[in-house]
Amino acid sequence: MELTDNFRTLGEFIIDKQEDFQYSTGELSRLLSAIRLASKVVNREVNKAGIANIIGKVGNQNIQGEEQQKLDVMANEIFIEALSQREVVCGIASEESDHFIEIKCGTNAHLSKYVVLIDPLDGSSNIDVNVSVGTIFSIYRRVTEPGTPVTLADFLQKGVNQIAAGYVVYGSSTMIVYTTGNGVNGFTLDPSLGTFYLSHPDMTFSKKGKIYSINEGNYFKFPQGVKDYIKYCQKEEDDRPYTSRYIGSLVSDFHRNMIKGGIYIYPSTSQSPNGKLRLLYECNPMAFLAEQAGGKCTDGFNRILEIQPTELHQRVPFFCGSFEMVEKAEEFMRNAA
Ligand code: AHM
Ligand code: MG
Repeated sequence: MELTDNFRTLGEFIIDKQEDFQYSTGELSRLLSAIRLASKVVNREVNKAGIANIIGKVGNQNIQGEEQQKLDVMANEIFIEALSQREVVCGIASEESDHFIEIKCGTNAHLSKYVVLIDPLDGSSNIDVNVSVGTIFSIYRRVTEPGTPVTLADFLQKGVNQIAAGYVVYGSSTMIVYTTGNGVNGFTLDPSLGTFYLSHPDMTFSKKGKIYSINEGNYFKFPQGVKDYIKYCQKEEDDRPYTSRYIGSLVSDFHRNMIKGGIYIYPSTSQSPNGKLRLLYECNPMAFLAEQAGGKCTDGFNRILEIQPTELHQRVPFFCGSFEMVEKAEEFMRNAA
C-alpha cells in the first residue's frame, strides 16, 4: 500500500467523527483508541499463537513449570488492562468473567459515563487450527449517576441504547469494523506500521444474498421453521440453491456475509432453547452493526436490539444478515409456530 493523503488512519477517523456528537468531551474517542490499542496487542498474540505453542513445548523441558496461558484469557486481560489503565470506562463486563468489574479512580468511583461489554476472543476454539477469530465490543452510557459505583442496571440495557459497537477480525488481515450509529466503517491493519487504515468505508449488507451460515450438524435439533428455511435455501428454484458457508467463528461468518450478502443463524435447539450466543456480548453488538449496514437481526420473531436483558450471560436465538433473507427466515418461523 502506498501512503497518500487519501488513506485515513483509524486515529484520524475517530477524531474527525467526534464532531458527530454534540457536546462531545472526547471521552468516547479515548475509549475507542484504547480498544484500538488493545486489539493490536491481541493481534500480536494471536499471530504468534502457533510459534508460541512450539516455544511452549520447548519450555516444558525446562524447569519453568509455567503453563501456556490460554489466548482467550490473555485477550480478556489485555482488553481489561487497556480500558482500566487508560481510565476511559467506569465498568466492564466480559464474556470471560462471571461478574462485571467496577473501574475505580483511586479509591473513588470512576467519573466516566461509559461501560463496555466485551467478548475478548470469540470463536477461540478455532485458534488451534489457524482459523480466524475475533473480538466483539459494545459501549453504553451508564444509566446511574457518574461518580457512583457502577451497577448491574448499567449493563442490562437494551441494545438500542448502544453508543458504539464493533468487532476486530484477526484474519488473513486484521480489521476493526465499528459503528457509532452513523453507518459502519472498516479499517485494515498495516502490520508493518501498526496502523489501521480506512479500507472499507460505509459497509452495507446487500438486500439479498446467496450465502446461508448455520451449523447444520444440529439439523435434527432445530425448530421446524429453521429446518424449512434450510430446505428452501437448498431448493433449485429462482436464484437458489444458496451456498452454505460456516466457519464457526461468528465474527468471520458475519464479516463475510456483510461483504458478500448472506444470513447467519444460531437458532434455539431442542437441547438449548435459547441457542448458544450471548445477547449482551455477541448478539447486540452484531445486531447494531447489521442494522447500521442495512441488514436485519432478530431472534426469529423479535428485533434483537429491543430485548430487555435480565442477566449478564443471557443467551438468545440469533438470525442476522441481509434484510430480505432474514425476513424470509422469519416467515418460515412464523408459519411453523
Ligand atoms: P464462544 O464464545 O465460546 O467462542 O462461542 C461462540 C462461537 C461463535 O463464534 C460461533 O459462531 C459459534 O460459537 C459456533 O458454535 P457451534 O460450534 O455450536 O456451531
Ligand atoms: Mg463468544
